[in-house]
Amino acid sequence: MQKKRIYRMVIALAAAGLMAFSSLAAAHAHLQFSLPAAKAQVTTSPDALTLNFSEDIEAAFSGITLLDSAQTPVATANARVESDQKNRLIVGLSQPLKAGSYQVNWHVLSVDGHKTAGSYRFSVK
Ligand SMILES: [Cu+2]
Repeated sequence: MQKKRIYRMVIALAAAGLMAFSSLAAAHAHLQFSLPAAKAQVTTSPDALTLNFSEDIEAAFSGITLLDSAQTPVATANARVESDQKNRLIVGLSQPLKAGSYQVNWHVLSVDGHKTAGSYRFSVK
C-alpha cells in the first residue's frame, strides 16, 4: 500500500516537472508577425524588414538572410533590435527591392539563451 502511494507521488512529480519544462520551452522567441507580413504582396518596396518576436532577443546573435526569387542573397543592413522594444528585429534595406518574390530566413537568440529559426516569403509587385 505504502509503496503504491510513493509510486504515485513519483509519477505526479515527474508529470509536474515535465509541465514546468514544456512551459519553459514555450518561452522561446517565436515570430509573431512581420512587416511586410508573411505571404504579403506589397506594391512598394519597404525601407526595412521588421520582425516581431514573442520574447526579447539578442541582436548580436540574431539576423536574417534575404533571398530573391533566384535564391540570390540581397544586401541588407545589419539586424538591430529596437532599443525600447527588444523583441523587435529591424533590418534596413540598402536599396529598394525590385518587383519579385522574396524569402526571409531568420534566426534569433532569445534572452533566455534559446535559438529559434524560420522563414517566410513576401512579394513586391
Ligand atoms: Cu527559450
